[in-house]
Amino acid sequence: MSTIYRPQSIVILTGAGISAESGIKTFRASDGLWEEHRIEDVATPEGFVRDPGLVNRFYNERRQPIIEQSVGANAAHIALAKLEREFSGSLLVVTQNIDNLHEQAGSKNVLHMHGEILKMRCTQTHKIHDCSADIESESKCECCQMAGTLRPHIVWFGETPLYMDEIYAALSSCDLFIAIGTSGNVYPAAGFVQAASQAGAYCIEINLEDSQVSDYFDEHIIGKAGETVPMWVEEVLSA
Ligand code: BJW
Repeated sequence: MSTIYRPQSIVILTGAGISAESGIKTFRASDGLWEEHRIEDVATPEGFVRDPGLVNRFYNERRQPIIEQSVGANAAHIALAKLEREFSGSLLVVTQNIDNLHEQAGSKNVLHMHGEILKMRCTQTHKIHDCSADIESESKCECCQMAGTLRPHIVWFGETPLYMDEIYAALSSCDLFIAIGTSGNVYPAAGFVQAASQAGAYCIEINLEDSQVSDYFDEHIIGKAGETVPMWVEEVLSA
């Protein structure tokens, strides 16, 4: 980390790349989830209406290793949790990931803007419930007592991401924004760097390669999150 500082207020955006070294597939890699599944089928509300069984299976399969805890937080998640504990200013993690690896590592101030795999939602009452087992088309909802009303608590394409007011408020007042392991293909998350930059924040990108929005960052750290994030955290804490 070369430029300013002692930051007072940090916003950290994470994407699938931060969980890759934990063994969770990213979306757009050559062996990623979108190579095996059509987005329109599994990640849109229309796909869910057309074939809820297919969509439930897609998320049931991805939920299983999280429930079994056969995937765990890696050095990058652990370093960010340490930063939250030891940093004297304010810190918010905004994650696009639906896994719980930030929480497993001990992070508390985390917003899941694309939902959470360990939650489900009733399409009748809009109540959110914990989800620690498969959702089946015939699963009965505990709030409306009907079958077939539950869906994964996930933000699909065309749906509004969660916590947008809190996120934009934090972006408008942070002095350091860092994006870790996200390709910059999906909005509004891909636009956060511009919002933070316009508000005067110094912006850092950590990734294996340039993203779609790399040009908007002041600094690039190229490398695996599990190696680069712990080093960056130590630099911030010793500044
Ligand atoms: C490593 C690494 C290692 C690997 N270390 N790095 C035209 C223009 C602009 C926008 C639109 C448009 N047409 C439509 C839109 C909107 C649309 C959109 O953005 N579409 C684009 C495809 C163009 N967006 C939406 O519909 C969103 N809603 C919306 O906009 O509502 C309107 C609104 C906005 C604001 C306020 C109010 C209203 C909803 C988006 C929902 C996204 N959902 C998904 C799936 C659900 C979750 C799930 O199933 O898990 O979310 S899509 C998928 O992509 C998932 C991810 O969260 C998201 C981002 O992916 P991510 O994390 O970047 O992963 P990858 O695989 O792309 O990249 C991984 C990166 O890691 C790579 O760069 C690697 O190099 C790197 N990496 N290993 C470091 N070890």
